[in-house]
This record gives sequence, structure tokens and C-alpha cells, in this order.
Amino acid sequence: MLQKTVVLVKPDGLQRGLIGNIISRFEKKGLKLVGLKMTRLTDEILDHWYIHHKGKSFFKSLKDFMKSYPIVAMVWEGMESVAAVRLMCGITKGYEAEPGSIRGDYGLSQQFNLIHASDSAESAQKEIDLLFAPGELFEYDKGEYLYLYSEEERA
Ligand code: FUP
Repeated sequence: MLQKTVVLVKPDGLQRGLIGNIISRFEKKGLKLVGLKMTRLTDEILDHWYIHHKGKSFFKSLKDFMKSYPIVAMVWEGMESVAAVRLMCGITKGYEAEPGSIRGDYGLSQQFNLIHASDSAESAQKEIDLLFAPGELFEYDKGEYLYLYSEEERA
């Protein structure tokens, strides 16, 4: 099933000059970029974004980190993209993440783990609503789809 998923390059990814590399990985995978912006996260957004972590010991430091510098937010579309993009990111802790994944290749931290990716289609929709206005997502044909997916998969 074609899905949309949200990716953030976190403040550490911006500082470490990894934005281009991260975008390039998703492009080469065949994902379609349907939204892209640089922004600065606020307490209001983060309270909703990380609602499942509210009250935990690391909540404040996580929010402070996420607000420390701008982030780059993207929406990528593709077949089962939520799960596919999570695999490309690697598991949460950089020091445990698989080599070949973004976190596995570039980080060693649990909090400074470079990237966020939606964990379900429902989270993706919630995150799109928090960061993107309707006119900021784009629908367009990508010629590459002819060579990326079979006819049945495209239907
Ligand atoms: P993930 O889905 O891999 O982004 O990870 P989680 O939803 O479990 O955690 C969200 C963010 O909280 C992680 F990116 C890192 C941060 N975190 C901490 O800073 N400390 C912790 O103990 C756990 C998570």
C-alpha cells in the first residue's frame, strides 16, 4: 500500500551536515518527496509530538534538544513507506543501530540520534497535521514509478 511518512532531520543532523546525505538515501530508495521545509520546533508542537513520553525523566531534555536548532521536515511517499523508512533509520540508540542504517552509520547517542521517522500511518497523519499546511504537500506523477513498481503495485 502506498503510504506517506514523516521524517525530521534533527538539530544534530543539521549541525553535522547530514541533511543532503539523508535526503539522498531516501531518493535513491525510490521514495517520492511530497513535502519539505526547514522550521524550528516549539513547545506546543513537541508536547503533541512526544505526548507518549510526557512525564518521563528525559522529556524536558528531549524537548530542549529538539528546539535547540532548526530541523528539516519531510514527507516521503512510497510502498509501505512507514516501515521501510524506519528500517533505513535504524533503531533508536545509535550505539546499537545496525551498520548501513542512518543511525547505525553516523551516531552513537540515544538522544542525538539524527533523525525521526513516523512509527505508524496514524502517527504520520498526526505529524503531517502538526507541521504542514494542506498546500504544502504536493501531488505529482513520478516517471520513475514505471520502473520502481509493477503494474499491480501501482494500481
Ligand atoms: P524512535 O521511535 O526510535 O524515535 O524512539 P522513541 O519514540 O522511543 O523516542 C523518541 C526520542 O526520545 C528518541 F529519538 C530519543 C529520545 N529518548 C531519549 O532522549 N531518552 C530516552 O531514554 C529515550 C528516548
